Amino acid sequence: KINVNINGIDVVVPEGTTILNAAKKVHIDIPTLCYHPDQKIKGSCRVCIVEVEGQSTFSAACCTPVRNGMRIKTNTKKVREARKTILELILADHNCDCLTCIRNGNCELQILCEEHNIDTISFDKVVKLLPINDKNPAIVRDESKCIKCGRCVEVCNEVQGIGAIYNINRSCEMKIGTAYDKELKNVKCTYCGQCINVCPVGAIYEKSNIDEVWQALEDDNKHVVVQMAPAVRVSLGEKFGMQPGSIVTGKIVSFLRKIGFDKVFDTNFTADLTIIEEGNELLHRINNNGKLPMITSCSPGWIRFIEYFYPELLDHLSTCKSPQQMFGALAKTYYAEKFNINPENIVVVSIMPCTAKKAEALREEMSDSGYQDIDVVLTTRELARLIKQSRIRIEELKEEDFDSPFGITTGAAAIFGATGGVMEAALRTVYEEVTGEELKNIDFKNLRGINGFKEGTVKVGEIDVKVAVVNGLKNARMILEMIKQGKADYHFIEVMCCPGGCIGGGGQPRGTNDIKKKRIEAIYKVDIQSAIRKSHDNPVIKTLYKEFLTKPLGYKSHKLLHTHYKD
Ligand code: HC1
Repeated sequence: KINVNINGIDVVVPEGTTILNAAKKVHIDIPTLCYHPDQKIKGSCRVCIVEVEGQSTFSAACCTPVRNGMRIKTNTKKVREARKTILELILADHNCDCLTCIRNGNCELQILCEEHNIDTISFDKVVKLLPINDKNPAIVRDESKCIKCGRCVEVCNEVQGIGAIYNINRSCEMKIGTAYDKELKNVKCTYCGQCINVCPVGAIYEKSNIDEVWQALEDDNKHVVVQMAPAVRVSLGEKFGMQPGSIVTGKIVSFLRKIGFDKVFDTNFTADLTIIEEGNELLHRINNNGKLPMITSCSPGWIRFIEYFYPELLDHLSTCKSPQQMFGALAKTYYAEKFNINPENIVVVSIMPCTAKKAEALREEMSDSGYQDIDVVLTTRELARLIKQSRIRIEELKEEDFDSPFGITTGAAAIFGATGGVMEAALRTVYEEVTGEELKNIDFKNLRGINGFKEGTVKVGEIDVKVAVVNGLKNARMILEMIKQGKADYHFIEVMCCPGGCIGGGGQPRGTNDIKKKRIEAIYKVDIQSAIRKSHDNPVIKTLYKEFLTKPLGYKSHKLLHTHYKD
């Protein structure tokens, strides 16, 4: 145990504790910038400097371990002035167009500057105003805002294992960029958007499609429908001051209807449909010596990953399109026919927790309805902006239900939003389909939780079905390597691109792992509160097969709901 004194308060902490964490223990808040609670310590920005008695230089609180008897001062005049100088130095190399910046009002640097009363910059500006890199469907990079904290590099390299961006050049020329400064679309970026979630400033953000939504809503000739992904409903509330894990489904539905969407539908409906198609595909592969393990295919960042890095394993992917895309294909065929609407006039908007969904919607395979199946994709963060622009107070809205026919959904679909959810939902259905018996214990708890790798075996009739669940692309790489080496004797693997699954998607409100855990809890609450908890029990799915698709894996399903990814 180490005894230290911080701002006159004695505190005892285990050996190895940093000054920052020791201070937190006694509720002393030290400002940070490059530090992120879920990342390695970098100690590069120096904003967290403190005074240590008997030392002539400052110590960075995030990376200095406490020593016995240390006396620390975190907020002296000397400390505040030095922090101010550090912030001014950062600002000298920063494009300070705060009013027109995407992060205006929620920028970590802006907040610190305001707290430190910075009204001038005492150094010559050295920032280079380079063109903004936005020549791709999902992500915008503005180097003039980058403070080189390294958070995006860490997540891209060490969590996702990709290395699309990294530190390039040396000394004053050091910056964060791509190989040979290429456009993001010309490197192996999966558009997962995890870099966006950790950026403290406005250096990297999603491409906005909000104006296209307003435009469609104002066009009287268009029939505009919207779908909302499972993970959005448990995270949007955070943008309006609600507790992480607040479930705001009904309020979002009410808002979307208020601003003029003709129909408000639920992506969970096509998540149920995915389970029927994917479950049958799995059984077909098992019974016909098909390619195993079969791997889920609903996460578009993951699809880009396997296409880039393991094209030789593409035939392991389920041929099912993602629920987002199944929805678009059905909206412009089944729904158009049933309600006698010219599909040419239907605009399908998706609200997704994901930046890669913007790119998925534009893939050339995704137009089997005869039109581009999905027209516009907004992230959860963009939905929050849309709400703010409308000046409607979502907190005060009454909860409303989704429209039919794509509004009746199950708990199995809800859990798609958390890592392990697709697998659990599939097992609930596959078990009953194979055995013809009711599955009594439908909670596969060992497949739940934020861990990057989980596995299990489930007895389904005569077969011991061996499954694995991974999230985060570094873990996906590990499982693909196992397959290549013949060491993955699984039948079915769920892969989600983002850590924690879609609740941690690149389009979500920024949040730590602790916040993600709350979102996961909320997802399972939605499941448990659902009247129907198995996809094959969804009555509207049954009607859809009766009226339109005829049978799982049938001709129409293959035409509209399945695809083949190629390298
Ligand atoms: Fe997801 Fe999916 S779960 S991929 O994470 O299969 O984005 O939420 O919408 O399509 O349903 C995302 C979430 C989402 C799809 C579904």
